[in-house]
Amino acid sequence: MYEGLRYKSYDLEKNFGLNKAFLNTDIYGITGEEFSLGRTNIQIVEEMIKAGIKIIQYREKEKSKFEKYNECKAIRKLTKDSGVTFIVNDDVDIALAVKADGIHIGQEDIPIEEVKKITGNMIIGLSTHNIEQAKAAVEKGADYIGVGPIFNTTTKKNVEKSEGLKYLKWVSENIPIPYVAIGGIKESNILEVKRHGGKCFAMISEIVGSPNIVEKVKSIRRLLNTI
Ligand code: TZP
Ligand code: MG
Repeated sequence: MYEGLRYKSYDLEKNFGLNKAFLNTDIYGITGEEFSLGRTNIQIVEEMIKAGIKIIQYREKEKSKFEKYNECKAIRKLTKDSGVTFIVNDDVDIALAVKADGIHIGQEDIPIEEVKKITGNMIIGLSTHNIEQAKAAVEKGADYIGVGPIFNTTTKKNVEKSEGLKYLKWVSENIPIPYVAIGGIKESNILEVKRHGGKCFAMISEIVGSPNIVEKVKSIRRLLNTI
């Protein structure tokens, strides 16, 4: 009976979109320690929060579970204290352990239906690279999708192929759930992404590789507000 109620309220939340505001924001920050000019993931997250970034994903491919858990624990505290949405990439167990707001998975991870069973009403984001994957993500109940890579990028190893801007435009006109553009997005090309339907922009190297993240974000926001 309690179980039933819990699921009912989850459905209500979904149906009325109460859970959907998390991507009503311009910049989606993602960690990438090797591009961070010697700063740690924690220091980068502190800078992102200072810069007013409202959603942050922890992405770390090189460290042990233990190190990742410890960093996520600290980032959960920082994001909670500042009202920032916290998403963990790949590791469902870590996301659950630190009570992150969400988990982001890829096409090669455990299927989203299974993740949903484990994570309850956590936000689930799924990376997509083409129209079929976007449609499937909606059918399977993803809360948002990643759309990309928009441009070439060397940040991600074995990066997938995508029609980039053309695919983004299609998503912007056809997909009813929130989406975030990703892959090679820079201050120098972000307006092109916006013109192709981009609303929320995920960036790794452009943000974490900037010596002054607060100024970088200000500058990108000035630009985004010009069209
Ligand atoms: N997924 C698709 S492209 C990419 C990820 C994680 C890397 C994005 O990094 P950058 O530095 O913003 O191109
Ligand atoms: Mg992944």
